[in-house]
Amino acid sequence: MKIGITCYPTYGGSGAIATELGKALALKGHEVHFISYARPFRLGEFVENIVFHEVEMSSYPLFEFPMYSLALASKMVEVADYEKLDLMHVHYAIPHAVSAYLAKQMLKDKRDIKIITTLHGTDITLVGLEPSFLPMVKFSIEESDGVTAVSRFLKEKTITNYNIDKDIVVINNFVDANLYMPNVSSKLREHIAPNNEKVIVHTSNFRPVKRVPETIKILDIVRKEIPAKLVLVGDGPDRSECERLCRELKLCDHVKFLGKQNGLVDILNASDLFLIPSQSESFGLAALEAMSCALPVISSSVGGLPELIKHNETGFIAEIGDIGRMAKYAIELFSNKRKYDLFSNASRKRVENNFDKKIVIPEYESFYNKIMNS
Ligand code: GMT
Repeated sequence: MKIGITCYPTYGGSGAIATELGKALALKGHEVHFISYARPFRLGEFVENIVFHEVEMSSYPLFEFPMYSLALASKMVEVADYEKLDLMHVHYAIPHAVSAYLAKQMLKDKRDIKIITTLHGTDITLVGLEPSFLPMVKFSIEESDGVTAVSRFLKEKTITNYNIDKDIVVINNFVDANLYMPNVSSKLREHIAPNNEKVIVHTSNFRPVKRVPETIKILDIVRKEIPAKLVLVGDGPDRSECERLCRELKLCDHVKFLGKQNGLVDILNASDLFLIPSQSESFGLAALEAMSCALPVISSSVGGLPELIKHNETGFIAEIGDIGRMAKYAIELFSNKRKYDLFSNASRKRVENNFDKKIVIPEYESFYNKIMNS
């Protein structure tokens, strides 16, 4: 199949999933064309069957705001026509699904290109609900030939929030369980925790929705009972507040800010426990990657997280903002090796049995076939 993929190319779960999907499809012999304003960060080295098409933006004094959605639609038309694409798979509804709709209409006399939209999270739960976007998001979902959502939670939210009467198929996030796998990473661990302290890890884009400062408050409580360190991976708006909080709580020597990193597998393998106290999380790709490296996860009870984390089996789930309970759960796992090992094994098994790319990529392929034959 010849597949166009549009996603946000920067750090973030939707871009990561879209790019890993494209790479996996290319390995299976499909021809994949990424269309975006920059090369997706996860694309890595040259891969046969993958072409990147950059959306170029021109400026004109009259245009006070960049017209990305229109430039993207034009690029989609050009690529779909020239490369004879069978379908366009767009990730994150705003504005990608709208641009794809426009491209489809522009091409309709030449070819019937199918549009598949994957809903990832805040496109539905936050930004899409703004009055200026809501009718457009609803329209673009209804006009897509196929729609997938990354969790049952997100599917239900889409149907209720946008009053949508359309079949939405749930295809969960996935991970390469052969890459994200448990592995002793003693050098890095020694560097992070020289006195063999427990290591808690969190990775995100540090947006307020992730509630990153709470990871520091949890560490503060845990450290009153157990020597522990916190590793924070990523960057974003709340990083300065987190650094300020570390100074206020006198935790600077115990919290390591690593910024944006590529070597996530090694960092996860140098850690014992993953924390994700988010306000909203449609699936939780970062938690999935940690579980694949056999880390138990402690999370808030929001969105799709309970579909991923099995409470009292692969981790623990607490109310949003209940840092006391999250800290208590961390202490419980750190002080009971038998329980910790059970949770660690169960995390890895859950990923292998449900969320490995070997299982999920064929789900996308059969969905593509279904839409192509509709
Ligand atoms: O929706 C967002 O906030 C952006 C998006 C991203 O690009 O990071 O994240 C969402 O998509 C991921 C991949 O499907 C999910 O694993 C994340 O849970 C989801 N983030 C939120 O819902 C906050």
